[in-house]
Amino acid sequence: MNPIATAAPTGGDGDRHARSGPASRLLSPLALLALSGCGDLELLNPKGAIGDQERTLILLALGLMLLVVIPVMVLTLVFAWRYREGNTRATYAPKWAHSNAIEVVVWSIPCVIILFLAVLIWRTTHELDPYRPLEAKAQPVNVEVVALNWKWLFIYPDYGIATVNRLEIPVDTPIAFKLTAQSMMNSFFIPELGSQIYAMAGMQTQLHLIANTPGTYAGRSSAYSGEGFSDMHFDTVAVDRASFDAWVAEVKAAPAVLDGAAYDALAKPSIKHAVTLYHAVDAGLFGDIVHQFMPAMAPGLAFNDQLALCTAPRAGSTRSVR
Ligand SMILES: [Cu+2]
Repeated sequence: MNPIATAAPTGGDGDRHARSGPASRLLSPLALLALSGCGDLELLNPKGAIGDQERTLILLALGLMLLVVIPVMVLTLVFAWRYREGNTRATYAPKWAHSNAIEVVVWSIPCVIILFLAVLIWRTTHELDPYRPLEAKAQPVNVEVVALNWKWLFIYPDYGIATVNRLEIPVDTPIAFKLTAQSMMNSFFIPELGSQIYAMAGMQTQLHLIANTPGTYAGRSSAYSGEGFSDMHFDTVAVDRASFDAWVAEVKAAPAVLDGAAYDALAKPSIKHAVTLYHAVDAGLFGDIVHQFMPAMAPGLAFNDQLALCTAPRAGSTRSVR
């Protein structure tokens, strides 16, 4: 059968497909990726200082490693071609076993690269530590994040407000996150702003990010947590300070209050939970969520009383705790 005739019904480009060989068919997805301008590769299009530094690190580490990988791949082909059976001009050396020059090259170059990578990773691991507060002119905004099944709760302790599935932040302002989870472990990730970090029940993690460009950035959980995981998204909306203040005022006018009862209802699993605004939050709610698995740590206890409870022997335990 004529290949052009079979391909033609698919449309005007039918005969182009019919003529394209296996090589061009293989290359076309790559070409598409190149032509897309990488617009969808969020990690490579950061919108904040942390994301910027992480992109530089990714590309630098990749480039350094390719310094070894690319020559190896090219030389593999060169050697296979040069020393092929039919080539009578290449040196035939059946007794050859050792070359100091080759030993020096294959050991020294990777060693230098590994040394360079080691120093680079050591430095950036500390510089980009998620727990490290960011330096900026603006005062940081605190946000307490609770990963619920399957939605995100954001508490703004500085303003006494809370939201579900919407994170509004001012640009050029460090955001200091404290994170925990109601039950399942989740991973808090806004790719365009940088580092991800885990949110785990019964404990608190920290993350510092900054947005330097206004815009709406996708936020998600990047650790599978069950049925509603695939819809566990939120919008991160980075706006200028005036718009942020206006938004805070807007949330303050919302009718709902996040008290204990409202939180218990919210904590029940739900999928595709609508954006919800709370104009008031119980003070200490976040701490209570972190401590909910320590029954001795009743909410409202002073720290020293809690410490006394922590260090006292547990009822029913035969092990004494010093
Ligand atoms: Cu304790």
